[in-house]
Amino acid sequence: MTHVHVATPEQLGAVRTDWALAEVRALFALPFNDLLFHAQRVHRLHFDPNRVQISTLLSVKTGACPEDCAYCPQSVRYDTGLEREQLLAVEEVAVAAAKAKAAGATRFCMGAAWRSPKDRDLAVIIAMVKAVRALGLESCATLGMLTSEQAARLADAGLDYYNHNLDTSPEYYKKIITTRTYQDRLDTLSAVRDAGMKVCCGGILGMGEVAEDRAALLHMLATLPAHPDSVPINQLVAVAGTPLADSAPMDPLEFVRTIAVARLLMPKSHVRLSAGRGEMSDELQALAFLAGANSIFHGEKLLTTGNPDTAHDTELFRRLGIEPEERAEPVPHHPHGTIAPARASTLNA
Ligand code: SAM
Ligand code: DTB
Ligand code: SF4
Repeated sequence: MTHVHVATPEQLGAVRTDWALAEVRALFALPFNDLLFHAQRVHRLHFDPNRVQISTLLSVKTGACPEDCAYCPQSVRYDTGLEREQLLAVEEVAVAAAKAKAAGATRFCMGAAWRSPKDRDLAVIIAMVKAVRALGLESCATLGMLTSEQAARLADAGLDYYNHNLDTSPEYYKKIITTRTYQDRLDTLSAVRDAGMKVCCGGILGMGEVAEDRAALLHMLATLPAHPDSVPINQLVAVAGTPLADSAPMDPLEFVRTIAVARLLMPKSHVRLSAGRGEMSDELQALAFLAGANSIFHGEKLLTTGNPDTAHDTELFRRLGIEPEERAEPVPHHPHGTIAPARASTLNA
């Protein structure tokens, strides 16, 4: 039998991509207080514990998606009452991005309900990316599967991040999506990485998976050739009409536990407390930040579902003494030279 090395608390904090699944399971098995203590300790090695990165989402093409992701209100296969929308005009996106920046966002994420983008659509997306970057915001897009050529086009246009999630464990995945494989997702992630863009990759909890699936998802993420720069941990937003509409709510402490293990496995990545905050108490969100979450989606809407009121987030940050993280570096592709770090005008009011 091969000997399994399990990291001791003293060894935690190093960036490793050779985690054994047994080590991930061992972290999940820690008493809650020990786990949170280790996670907070590691968090402080690489991050200011009182700063949280702010991203804002916009659905630039909504609904009528041919894929069958069981959680998704945008799949054409489920009747969720969603109004479909064509690709937005670049100017509409620029207006929304300016508003997001004024509300404190440093990153603007554009989502499209596509299996993969068509090359002619990519030209419009590229114009959107340029408009977002011209405002001094980081750009992110999530458009479905990409070929290497498409990834290279987006990278050349200056797209900073590409979001593409593994969603769940390889085993549970087959119960959630049948129209594309886990390997398809890994291939898109390789294309994005090889093109030199930053990778945003995470998953969804609360889809009826078991603890072993959550361990396997985090193990997959933490053993990619490089850790994703950004790791969104979504809690399922159960939408009427989707196959997962009646999923039992997830144990909130198990949600926090998963954030803490993500923090320990990927010490330098931003871990985003992503979809599902609208259903979470302030206390649960505070625990998630203590566990090492250091990014949120801010804004009244995610893609098609709700998010906490911006005033509520401002008040939560004030009560916790959290300030928005400023941008780490200026945009190298910006045509007009250096850009001042984005200042949060409402969140740190
Ligand atoms: N169509 C593209 C794709 O799937 O790659 C991009 C947009 S898709 C909506 C982006 C991600 O949103 C999904 O991978 C999934 O992780 C997340 N998501 C979608 N619906 C969700 C829901 N109801 N609750 C939580 N997360 C959800
Ligand atoms: C991610 O991991 N979560 C975001 C973003 N990446 C694109 C999307 C959440 C969507 C929640 C359901 C909706 O609003 O449609
Ligand atoms: Fe389409 Fe993305 Fe929704 Fe899946 S998650 S149905 S690919 S929009």
